[in-house]
Amino acid sequence: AKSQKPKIFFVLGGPGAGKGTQCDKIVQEFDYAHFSAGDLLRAEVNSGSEQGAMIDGMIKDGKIVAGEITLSLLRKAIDGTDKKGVLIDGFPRKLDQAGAFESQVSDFEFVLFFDCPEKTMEERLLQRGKTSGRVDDNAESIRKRFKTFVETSLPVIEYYDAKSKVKRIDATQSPDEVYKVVRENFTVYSS
Ligand code: UP5
Ligand code: MG
Repeated sequence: AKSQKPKIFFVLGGPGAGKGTQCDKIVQEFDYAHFSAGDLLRAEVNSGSEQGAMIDGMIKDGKIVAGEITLSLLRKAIDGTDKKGVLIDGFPRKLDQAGAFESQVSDFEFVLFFDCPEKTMEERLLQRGKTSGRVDDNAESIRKRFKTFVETSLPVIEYYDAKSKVKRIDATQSPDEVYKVVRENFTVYSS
């Protein structure tokens, strides 16, 4: 049984901004749980479930999977952890998903937003695509992912920014340099 509800942190940023890389570093230092919505969806694809093929197609097209699906995967993951902090990586990607999470699952502490120009993100993703095996790490899918990010996901950042809930991080430096800034946002919780 859980002693208390975990603190929730949203980790957002464009495709290839470094969300997963920085979350890995955070969990090493702070002993939090890290749930990547994209990883949970890819696991669903690999499970061969009924909705797996549909999800795979959406990911390849850079489209956002129905919020109820992602939300239920995340809820299950959060319910199963006894860590005191949880990083939600790559979700919410749409305004209604943000509202649904807040009303149905939990409130959150802040949004960590990795700010990175498309040129840099594209270079990183094309490089990773040589070995990642991800269906969306190709030039055409990357273009679609950027379009969805700008049109649909950036408004989530703007919405929370207007409520002063966003910590904006320059994501263009090396992973270690970026992490120096990232970690400062979490030390306050570990005292
Ligand atoms: N790299 C990282 N940081 C670097 C740095 N500072 N300097 C140089 N290189 C750096 O990094 C990407 C690559 O860059 C890696 O090779 C890394 O080594 C290097 P990574 O940390 O993986 O970046 P990340 O932001 O996590 O990139 P990712 O590709 O995972 O982001 P996306 O947001 O595109 O992918 P995600 O897995 O979140 O979603 C995939 C798809 O799932 C979505 O397009 C969508 O179709 C679907 N989805 C939903 O429908 N709903 C959801 O809620 C979530 C996903
Ligand atoms: Mg990722």
